[in-house]
Amino acid sequence: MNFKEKLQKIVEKNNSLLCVGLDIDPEKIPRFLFKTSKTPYWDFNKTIIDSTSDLVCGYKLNMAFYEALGIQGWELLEKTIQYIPKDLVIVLDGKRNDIGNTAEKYAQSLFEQLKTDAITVNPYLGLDGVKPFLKYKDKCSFILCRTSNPSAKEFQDLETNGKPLYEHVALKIKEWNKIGTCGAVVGATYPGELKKIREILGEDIPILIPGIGEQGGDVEKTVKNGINEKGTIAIINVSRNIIYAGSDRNFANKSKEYSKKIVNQINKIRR
Ligand code: OMP
Repeated sequence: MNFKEKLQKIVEKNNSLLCVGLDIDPEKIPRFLFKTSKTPYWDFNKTIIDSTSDLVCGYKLNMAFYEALGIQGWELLEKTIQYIPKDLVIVLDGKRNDIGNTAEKYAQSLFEQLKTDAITVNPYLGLDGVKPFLKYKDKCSFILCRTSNPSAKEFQDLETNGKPLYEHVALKIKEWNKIGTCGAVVGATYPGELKKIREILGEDIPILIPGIGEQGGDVEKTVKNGINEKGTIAIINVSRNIIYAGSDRNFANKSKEYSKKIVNQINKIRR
């Protein structure tokens, strides 16, 4: 089963485009876990997964949060990936890229060692820095197209040949999608750009959309502009607002309730 088939299947089964971002942060996880557990980070991830896995299409793990914990972070990353139910999609967000032979090693690390379904990739080096990721035929590489941050416009909106750079990137993503392994990353904080990019990409290329919640992205506009005709192949990521919804012993319930709320908001517009 390739990535898109896996995504469609779980979107149908859980009736959800929501992806929860497991961006584990020692400053933000409930304090009591440090007193009651020898493995607070693992307990946190496991509890969040147990309470949300029937409400989501997948999980995104931003590697920065794990790498910042040193060797225990890498072990936590592996253990969390192994624990996530197999029918859900996993996105490893490392925004990797480099010259070809180095990118080859990144691809091996992410797809073969860590066995993720999907990754995020930076297109700044052009095709030879992206190609090593795209050859994994059952996987998906979400290529940064128009990011959610305030400074995104500094480079991504620069006009060249009559179009902003992000439109050129969207056109390249379409061209590079030869064996169906490309996706795009577009921030929910820029709904106009999201609409334009969905038009360029067409019906078949998945878009990973972060920026709802803490960054202020609008759910309604995100869904309207980001989904395809069938109301699928968009993955809407929320990290902080879901996983840190609560800070007491009841934190998992708060995450569950918040996830349900977002899924309902998304589904009202999808229908
Ligand atoms: P919250 O703002 O806490 O929901 O987290 C957003 C997550 O999406 C973080 O892991 C970011 O690194 C990631 N992200 C963005 O916020 N903006 C982007 O343009 C791209 C990403 C990403 O590639 O996932």
